[in-house]
Amino acid sequence: MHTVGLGLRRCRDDGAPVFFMRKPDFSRAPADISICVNVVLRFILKTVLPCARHPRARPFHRPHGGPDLKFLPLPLRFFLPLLCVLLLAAYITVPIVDQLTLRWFVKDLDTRASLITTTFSESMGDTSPPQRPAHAQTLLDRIVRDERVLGAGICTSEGTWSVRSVGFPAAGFDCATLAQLARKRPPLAQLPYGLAHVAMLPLSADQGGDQLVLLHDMSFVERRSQITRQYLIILFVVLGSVIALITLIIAQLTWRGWLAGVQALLRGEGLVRPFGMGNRELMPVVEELRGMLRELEDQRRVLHRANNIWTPERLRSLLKSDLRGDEIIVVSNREPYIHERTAEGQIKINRPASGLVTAVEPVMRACSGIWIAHGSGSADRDTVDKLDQVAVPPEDPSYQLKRVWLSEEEEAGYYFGFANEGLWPLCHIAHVRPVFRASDWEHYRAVNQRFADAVVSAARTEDPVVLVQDYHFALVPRMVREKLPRATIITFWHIPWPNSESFSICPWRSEIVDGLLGSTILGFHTPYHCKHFTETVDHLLEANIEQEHSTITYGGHQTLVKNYPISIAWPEGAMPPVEACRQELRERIGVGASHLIAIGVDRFDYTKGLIERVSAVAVMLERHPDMIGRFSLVQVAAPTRSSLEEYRTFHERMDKLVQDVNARFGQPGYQPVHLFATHHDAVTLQRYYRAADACMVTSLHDGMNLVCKEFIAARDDERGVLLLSRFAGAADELPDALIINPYSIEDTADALHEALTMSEAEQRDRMRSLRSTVQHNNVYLWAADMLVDAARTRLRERIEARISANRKEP
Ligand code: ADQ
Repeated sequence: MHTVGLGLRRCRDDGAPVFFMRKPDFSRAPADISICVNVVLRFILKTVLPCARHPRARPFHRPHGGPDLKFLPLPLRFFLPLLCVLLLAAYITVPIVDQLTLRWFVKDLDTRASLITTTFSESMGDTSPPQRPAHAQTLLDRIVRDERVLGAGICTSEGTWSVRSVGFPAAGFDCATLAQLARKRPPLAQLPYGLAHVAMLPLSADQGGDQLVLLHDMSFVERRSQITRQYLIILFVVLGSVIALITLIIAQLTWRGWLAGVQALLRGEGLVRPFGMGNRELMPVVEELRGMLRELEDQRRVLHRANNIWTPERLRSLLKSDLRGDEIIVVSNREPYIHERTAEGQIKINRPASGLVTAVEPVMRACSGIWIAHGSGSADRDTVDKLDQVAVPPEDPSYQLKRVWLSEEEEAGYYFGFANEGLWPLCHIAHVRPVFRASDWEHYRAVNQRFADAVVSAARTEDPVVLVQDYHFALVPRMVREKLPRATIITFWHIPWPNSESFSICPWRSEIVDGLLGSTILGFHTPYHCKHFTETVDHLLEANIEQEHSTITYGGHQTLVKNYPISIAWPEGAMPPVEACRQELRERIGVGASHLIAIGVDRFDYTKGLIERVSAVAVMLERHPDMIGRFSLVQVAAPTRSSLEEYRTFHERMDKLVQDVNARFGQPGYQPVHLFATHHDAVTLQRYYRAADACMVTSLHDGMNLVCKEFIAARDDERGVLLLSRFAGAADELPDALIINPYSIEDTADALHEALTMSEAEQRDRMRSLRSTVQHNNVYLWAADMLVDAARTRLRERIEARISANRKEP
């Protein structure tokens, strides 16, 4: 005979159980049911669970500590618990059903026996069986013709047999025993060939008289209840299998839907509408996923910052991996290469003195793409193609420079007027009153629209990455966003952002802030500038500011406002020998080899603290007369915005001051201040940096200041001291410089003296630390930080677009 069998054949190498299962024999139920339950329980406790403890199995422990069924194949995870529950239900139900049916059959047989007794009594009439034994015998034999009646007999009042049917099955039983069995509940007796129902009923109203004994065959009851059990068990098994199958299918499909949904969310694309679930079911994980993505990106950024030094190659590979080679468009006022026609009719290429160009140009070399800028050179029109484009850098073209042409009137209003007489002094606390003219603003707006249109026409895709540079284009982000809603617009504000009260004097403050909030990312140099901008938004607009995530949501669009400290490209290749540089510069100013020199390199701008610098030199010489004849400041100042009155006046004041100081402390063959108010090429500037004993950066207010970083990068000899204004953004990053307050002329003078007399060991220690910072935080890291954030934002926007598309689906 078969027995129920379910067991473990072996544990696989990975800990998964391999089962065998034998067909259950229902004929043995209910015994088989209990066997079945036992087998299943033992199977789980002794075989499957040990498999989970297999060295290579990875059982998952839920937070509350209970073991999970993760180590089982998915179908079994549903089937096994269900099987257990169903077997338990069968184990409890089948005996109850058995009892019930038995009780009903016993009751039926009791009634039947009583009917037969009544009929027998009536057939006997007034006589008792002992009086007419032959008649009684005939009647009894007729009764047992019924196949269910096994035997019938008459017991006398003395407890002896009077008459019995032929082949009475319980010949060995005496009347007293049968009477006892008949009183039992249920009244059953085990006979050699099966179970029998025993009934013993009086033939007359006289209870002490003869009694009819009837033995009914119970095997049919047993057969029927066996059939009932079989059907019940089949029903349970079928029901269980159907439930398990349906659950499994739904679980599989739901799981696949979730998986596809979550995977698509993580990829930010191809979000499949998960099977049978509305968006509400996905919503709880969306926030979690967003959080996870943020965390991942933060970790990634930490890795980006921690790992090695950023190089153009690394930036290129980041563009490929994170932005999938997306299109990059830069917009700035100043072009990186200016074609000028010389007096001899030749075309020469100039590199402008601009911190923006210094920083962004190496990034563009690495990224390729298009740079849109104002074509300001006299030969610019002669060098572009019909799309107004020219490939640059001239020596090794790697990106396109697209020029936008401006009329003199436009340039006067937009650039000199609103940008440089309005926004520049507004954003720098340099005590020069900003000038706001409505006509300048109109030009500013119109020129911004021209550049925004140039971006839109240059874009080959619907979602380019647009890098908008500086305060000349505050309105461009919004204007581009209107035409290219899916563009990723990174705006970088290269100058400081004033506090909200100062900014509020601008008549078009709201328009400017609104324009900037068209950006996807708005970058400043320092957290301080970010804070000022956020406060300005708070005062001016109804926007939702999320300090925790540094985001501002305005008009349904979110802008990330973050600080990205700008830097320079770390120089590659060998530099000219320091001795040669020192000699060259000293020969230029006509002094000896031991002469001490401080260098200053700036655009000729009133924010750079040039007056304060020269005044500090005078005070230093006054306080340390031994330095007279031994020390000079070499100030290289590139003329800038010379058409503006404020700049012309400043130039004159500076010239006058330099003359005064030189007159006061100068000697034959010695000038304490040398002012070279001309543009110098980058190679010459590097030689000057290497030749100097100190570098003076005395900005009254500055976004970052790249000159100090250039000086540090040029000093691979680990000599030279940097004096750095605390009002330059770089002061946060470079605490090993001598940090000064340029408004305190005396303190600056003392710091200059300290720099000139600093020991070589201290110079080396400070310079080593400064170099490591600038080498690490180079301009490629600056760009990488923004592009990683842009990639993350693009990813999030894709996810949100998919979710809202999903939400709109019926
Ligand atoms: P700038 O105000 O232009 O930049 P800065 O960062 O110091 O100031 O950069 C000046 C650049 O011009 C340097 O690369 C320097 O070498 C070059 N330069 C200066 N004088 C020169 C000369 N005579 N000849 C040739 N080149 C000369 C603005 C903000 C800064 C911010 C940068 C970058 O005002 O705070 O650091 O953008 O974001």
